[in-house]
Amino acid sequence: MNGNWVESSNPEKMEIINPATQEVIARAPLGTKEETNEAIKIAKQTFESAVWSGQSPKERAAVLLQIADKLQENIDVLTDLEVQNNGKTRREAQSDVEEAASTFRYYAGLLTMPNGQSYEASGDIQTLIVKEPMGVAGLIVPWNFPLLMSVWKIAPALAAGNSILLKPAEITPMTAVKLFELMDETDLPKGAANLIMGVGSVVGQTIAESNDVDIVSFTGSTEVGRRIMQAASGNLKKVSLELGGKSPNIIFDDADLETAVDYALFGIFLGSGQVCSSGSRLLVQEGIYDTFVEKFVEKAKAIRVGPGNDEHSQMGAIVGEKHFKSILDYIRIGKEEGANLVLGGNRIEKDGLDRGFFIEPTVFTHVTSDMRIVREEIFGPVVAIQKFKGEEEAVRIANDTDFGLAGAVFSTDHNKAIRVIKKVRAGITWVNAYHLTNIQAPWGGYKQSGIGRSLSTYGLDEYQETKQINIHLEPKPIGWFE
Ligand code: TAP
Repeated sequence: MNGNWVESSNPEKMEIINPATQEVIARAPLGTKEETNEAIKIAKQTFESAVWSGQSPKERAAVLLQIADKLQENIDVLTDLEVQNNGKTRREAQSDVEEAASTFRYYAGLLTMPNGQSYEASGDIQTLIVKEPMGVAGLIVPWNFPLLMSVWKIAPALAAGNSILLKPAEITPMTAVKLFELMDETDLPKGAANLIMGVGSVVGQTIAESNDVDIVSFTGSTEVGRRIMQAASGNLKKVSLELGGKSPNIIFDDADLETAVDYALFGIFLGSGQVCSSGSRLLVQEGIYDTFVEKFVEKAKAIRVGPGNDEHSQMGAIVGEKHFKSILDYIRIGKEEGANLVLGGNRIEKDGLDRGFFIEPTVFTHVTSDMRIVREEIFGPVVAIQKFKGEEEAVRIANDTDFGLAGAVFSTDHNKAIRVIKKVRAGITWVNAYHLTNIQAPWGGYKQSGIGRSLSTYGLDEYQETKQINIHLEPKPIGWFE
């Protein structure tokens, strides 16, 4: 807070667990409502003092580049922390840190570009459309990409000149703490970036409710997103929501089988399925269905699940006990609903993995669109495979969901692939690929998957106000009342 680390007055601490071993790796403070309000006050005062918001885009860009360099220099430390705290593999964690550094660089670069418009409104009126920071940005992030999701918000919010307040997920604060230590070593003015740890129902709720916060940007579940929107209505602050998904991955008969199977695995098992855009519903055309399922299952069975710090591991642990139990519950529900469990479904106990939260890659077939395992986000290594006959049915099943985050189509008939993907009601889509993300493209969902967009120029816009300035080039009285 305000450039200083402050002890919480709350004596209670949260034990931070390594999900691969259940060892306690740290004890984190649980901030109070009063402390959250204090941090908001500091962010507001800093914004109003203009020590950051008043800096030129060039000066702000220089600071963002310093932060990017710090991330790059500390890539090993940050990777280790993410592996220990989240349970993901080193390969995944390292790629997150690299992406985080690139995100700061991208927004530094964007600050060198024109940001606004100018046009001749009518004869002697010139109109300028200028972008301005919003004020205090409250940023609330989940545990699945603790560092990267924080940076997807911090980089554009700071680039725009806002003061920020970050609340990491209570169970995964480690990389956020390190990031703030690193930011403290740069020229970022004190009070422009504030970190507050604690539970969502206290710290998160206070941020969402506060009249001194101008935008609340949240990534997490649709259920909490709904609560945030209600809490934000007091001062009608802007709400930006990146929520859950149940994304369809459509495989046509004419797809390149090897490519489709490979990306289908990547689509669901990356991050142990704890990725908002996971391809958790596989829709496979009837002609290729049996061959596809056989190959998919064979390859899923071969995935090496293990601790993230073991270089042989291809899929890591589930983030914590509560979520681990919820995934196993969904697997039980799937069986009870009559789906056919063709692979996995269990906790992994061999080779010492029983100390951690490991679940086998799990595949259900013979599912129907009304089953809970098809309708609800499981957020784990569990995929439901459905069969379809033709293009129209594929689109109908794909869109039969409350979510609209992501989706993909695999086909060698490019006209068909584009025709179908255009009909999929989702914000992030791929043709013959899955999960490939680039900073230049807007990220976000349709329907109950969210409001607003991250990354790209849209991501910067999310944290800016837009003002029109109309300039009379030849000032003279208007004479309206003469
Ligand atoms: P949530 O339970 O929704 O938590 C997300 C964050 O919100 C956490 O920091 C949480 O704090 C906080 N929170 C909880 N209750 C709150 C409240 N009443 N007011 C304000 N904040 C509150 O999600 P999760 O379990 O961490 O993450 C998984 C979900 O996030 C999945 O549904 C996934 O799809 C979604 N997700 C979406 C995306 C995108 S880009 N769309 C990316 C990643 C994840 P505590 O946990 O500390 O209590």
